[in-house]
Amino acid sequence: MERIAFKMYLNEGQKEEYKKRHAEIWPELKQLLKEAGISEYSIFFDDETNTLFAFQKVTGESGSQDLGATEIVQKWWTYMKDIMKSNSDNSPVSVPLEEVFYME
Ligand code: RM4
Repeated sequence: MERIAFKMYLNEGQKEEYKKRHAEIWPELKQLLKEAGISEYSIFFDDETNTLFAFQKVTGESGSQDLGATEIVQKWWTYMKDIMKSNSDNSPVSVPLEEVFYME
């Protein structure tokens, strides 16, 4: 099991909408993430900088941000792009973070 983390960026004033959409995450997306070996997936928000910090455990090398070739993730990213800083392919701008401490 690998632990990975990355940051993303929310548009100003979109925290509640972001929380609402994720509270209503599409079952088929959730299933895809689990089938891809992703677990303990949590996202935290920093109000001061509008930065989202995502953490997840993965069984392989790839995580949620590597699933852009699937139709459901492409649909989800397109759905989310109006409230997030996104790339031209609609994927959210994601910056990998280095783990600098871990305690079992
Ligand atoms: C995030 C972002 C990620 C996705 C999660 C479920 O806002 O779109 O790529 O894995 O939602």
